[in-house]
Amino acid sequence: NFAERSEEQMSGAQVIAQALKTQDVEYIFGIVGIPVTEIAIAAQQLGIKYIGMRNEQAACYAASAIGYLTGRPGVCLVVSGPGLIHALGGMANANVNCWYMECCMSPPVSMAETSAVRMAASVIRNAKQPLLIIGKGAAYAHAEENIKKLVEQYKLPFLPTPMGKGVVPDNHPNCVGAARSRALQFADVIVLFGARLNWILHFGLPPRYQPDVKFIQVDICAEELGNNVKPAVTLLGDISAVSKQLLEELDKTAWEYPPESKWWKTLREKMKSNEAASKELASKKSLPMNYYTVFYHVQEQLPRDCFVVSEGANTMDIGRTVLQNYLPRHRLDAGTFGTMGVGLGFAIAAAMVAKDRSPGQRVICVEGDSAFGFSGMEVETICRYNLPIILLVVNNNGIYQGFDMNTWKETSKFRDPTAVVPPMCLLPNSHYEQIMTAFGGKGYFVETPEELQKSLRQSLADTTKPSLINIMIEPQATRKAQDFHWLTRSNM
Ligand code: TPP
Repeated sequence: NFAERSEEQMSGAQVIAQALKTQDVEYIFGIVGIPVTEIAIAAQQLGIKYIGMRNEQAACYAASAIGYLTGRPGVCLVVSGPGLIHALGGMANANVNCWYMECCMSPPVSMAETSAVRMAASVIRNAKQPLLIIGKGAAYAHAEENIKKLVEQYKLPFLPTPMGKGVVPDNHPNCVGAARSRALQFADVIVLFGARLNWILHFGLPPRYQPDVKFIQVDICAEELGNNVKPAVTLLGDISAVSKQLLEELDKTAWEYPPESKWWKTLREKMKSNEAASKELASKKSLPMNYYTVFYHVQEQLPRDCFVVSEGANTMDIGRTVLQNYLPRHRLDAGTFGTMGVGLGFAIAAAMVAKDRSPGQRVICVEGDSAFGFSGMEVETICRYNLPIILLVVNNNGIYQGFDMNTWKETSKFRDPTAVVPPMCLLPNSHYEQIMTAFGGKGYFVETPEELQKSLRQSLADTTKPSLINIMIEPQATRKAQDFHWLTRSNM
């Protein structure tokens, strides 16, 4: 009868929540309003975690990172109109990063054509100066085991892209990250594992590469094959499965790349001199600190299993060269789009995953002061959910570079209505750590290496609350001298 039937009826919100549960959705990030509040409540009743954020853009960044980190879709819940518009930034960023946000089944595993695998193995065997480039596509495909075997069995040098860091650990002896430009410039055969020839890899073109370099592209996305450069071989398929096919093919002969080759010698020498130059900068005692001093001190205390989230220009670029990743899918940054504002959303997503899957694991989020500003109010979200996040704001008072207080006062002529504020300037000596203390977390303002070491030690020891360390650096600090003029400015 009608009364019985209406008791069985589910609300629209319950239907949506149940559909998400059926798709194994674990996390929803969003901001509620009249049309969607019931969906969040219905999802919570089914055991799905709802994380209320302060801006839909950050919510969408967080949801997209869940897909990459867990292999299951993250969901972003927003109101119609402005809520959806705010989320567009996150959707575009996820799309460009090749991170998918729909609820979907895991795709079937596809393999490359066997003749193409044979040809790729032959090109690799004949290479004089080979290089493997490991991208975030390899991380997404969980290809770490097979790619590590390729590196080790055949003694091949490899270079991770920013988010490909950790697929094979950064401290692996075959990692030539410290000789990146040299490796790209002189390699004669480059195998791309889920790494695209976009701006991050200088579009695969001279002068960063040899004009006749042979690219072997391994990718799951057919549209990426042949982008910008005509590859010698294309291997379309799941990156883990195709790496295994390559292993099996290379295994057919007793071949390895000679570890005493001139190429290895060149790369090792360049790594040594680059590392020495960075260390020298790091050991500088002058104050305010430079980027290298900051990152070397952070690296000393960085837990091996932590997630490293990073954004900024100099902060992210220099930090990437010093801060090591040892595990796949443990680095998240501005990515393919070079998007500022992703950091806090990514850190929140990583912290949720850490909390649920490996309690005790920390998220270290390294932010430029400008980058931090884009989603700074998410510090309240971090404190509300008491997430295991340590935020480091590398503060140079500006975008790329800033002014010290005296120059700022002189330049801006405080209260002078005709004063022009330089576009790259932010307010000098801002106390960003007070944003953290405002919500009950721990804040530190540090100006010396000793203060940095101590505050980081305390933050790592304190497992009860999140912290923010505001690290003052030389406002005009920049990257170490580069060999090529086109490397002197940040890429972004
Ligand atoms: N807006 C977005 C959404 N993304 C961008 N990449 C930019 C603007 C341009 N941009 C590139 S890096 C950057 C900006 C605004 C900030 C760099 O300053 P900061 O985060 O303080 O790092 P620093 O280079 O000073 O270490």
